[in-house]
Amino acid sequence: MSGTVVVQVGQCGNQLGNSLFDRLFDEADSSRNKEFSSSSSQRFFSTKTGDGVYIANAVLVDMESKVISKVLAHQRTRKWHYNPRACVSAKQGSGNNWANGYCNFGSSMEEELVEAVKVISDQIPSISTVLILMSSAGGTGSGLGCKITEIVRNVIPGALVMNQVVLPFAHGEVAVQSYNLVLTLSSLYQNSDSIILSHNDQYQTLARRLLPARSRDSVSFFEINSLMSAHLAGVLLPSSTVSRGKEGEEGKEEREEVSSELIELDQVVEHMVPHPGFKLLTSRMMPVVSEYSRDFTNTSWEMLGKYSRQMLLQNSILDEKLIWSIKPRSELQTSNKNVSINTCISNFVVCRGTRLPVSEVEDKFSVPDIYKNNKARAKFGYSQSSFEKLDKSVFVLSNAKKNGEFLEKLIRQSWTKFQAKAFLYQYENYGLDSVWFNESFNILQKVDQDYRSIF
Ligand SMILES: Nc1nc2c(ncn2[C@@H]2O[C@H](COP(=O)(O)OP(=O)(O)OP(=O)(O)O)[C@@H](O)[C@H]2O)c(=O)[nH]1
Ligand SMILES: [Mg+2]
Repeated sequence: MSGTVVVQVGQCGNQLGNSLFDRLFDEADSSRNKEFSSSSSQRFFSTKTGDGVYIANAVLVDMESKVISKVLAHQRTRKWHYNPRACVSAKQGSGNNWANGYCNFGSSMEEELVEAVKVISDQIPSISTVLILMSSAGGTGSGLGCKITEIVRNVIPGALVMNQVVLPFAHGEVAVQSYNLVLTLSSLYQNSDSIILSHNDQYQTLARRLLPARSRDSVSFFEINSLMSAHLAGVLLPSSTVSRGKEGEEGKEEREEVSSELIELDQVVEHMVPHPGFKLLTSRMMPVVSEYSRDFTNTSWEMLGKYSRQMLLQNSILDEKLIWSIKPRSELQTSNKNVSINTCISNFVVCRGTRLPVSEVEDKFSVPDIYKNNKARAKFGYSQSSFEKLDKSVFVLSNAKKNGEFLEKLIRQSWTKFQAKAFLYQYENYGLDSVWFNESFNILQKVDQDYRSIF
């Protein structure tokens, strides 16, 4: 079993990471399945301290110390802790400026960052993956997050790198957020192995649906992070392959052998990104229910498979307003076979709960005509340990055409600003010139074209 190092960068990265570790720990701690508990804690936590507290495999980075201090203060009540020697902060944030994070702090803080990563990585005998959590609109998460992606490549050379990138609300909190996003994605496209995108707008809508009517206007980051971390944890927590075969000596009765093998996270990354031109991933989960209705949720694997695939084909993370006439071509009954679906490159589908394996879910994601070139590319993981006390749940990590859909608008908006030279001086102050911008636009334009070229 290999471990994963998580790097939480900036306000968003640290708040989301805190929510993620709470969830990973709770799932491991509350499971009745000993094997699951032990492989979960081995993946994300290091040895217990004398008083039974687990230490998260986490590096915390933020150029203003406020959020990290809050996170550390909060942990006193918990059964898991962060390692304070793996925290890096400075006096002032990056002021929503990617160049300040990447060029300025990326250079002045480099030694401290390398040391903090080593504090964690030196304790883990074998590291399969590094997960970097960051927003793309602020300056620290986006700029320094990109720099850290390069640093971990050197410090932990054998590990595959996943970046979880939170995309800003479309109504625009930060005037230069489109620049920061262009610079972030183009940099990660060169240095990361996979980029998991989480749109704040989509998760806000999902969170709103789960809240009681009186609280719907006040969705907080706490609720959004709780949903994002659930979507992520369902994919990251241990799951195994299950294969069945007939075994039996000649002359004796044959019996069915079920063999299973733990799936390491680097295998997931390799499966999800078969080509370096396609690195954009999204995650979905079914069912998504509030904690109040969890005890009353009764679903079948058939329903979970059907809904989660439909959400994917329509590019939604919500299980409502689904249009069932959007189907794989082979399942269409009409002569008009031109229904446009969200064609997939690869999926990793994880089923958590009782009675496994579940062909009802496998059948849905093994249909060749939902995949590029009609070659099914689904990997299935199973765990008998239920998630969030749900009897059954399905998680789908997807690399699909519409993951790149937001790029066209992003490139158009930021290009218009760039041509008008709006705010460019802020970036030039840190040595990021128009050549750098032009290269970043070129990289993203290529990604946009590649995703559009999928039929
Ligand atoms: N989902 C989620 N998004 C967040 C959270 N905190 C901030 N954001 C989003 O992150 C973006 C702002 O980036 P921050 O992470 O606050 O910035 P930072 O990395 O600390 O960078 P500086 O403050 O510029 O040093 C905006 O798009 C916010 O909507 C959070 O806890 N959860
Ligand atoms: Mg900040």
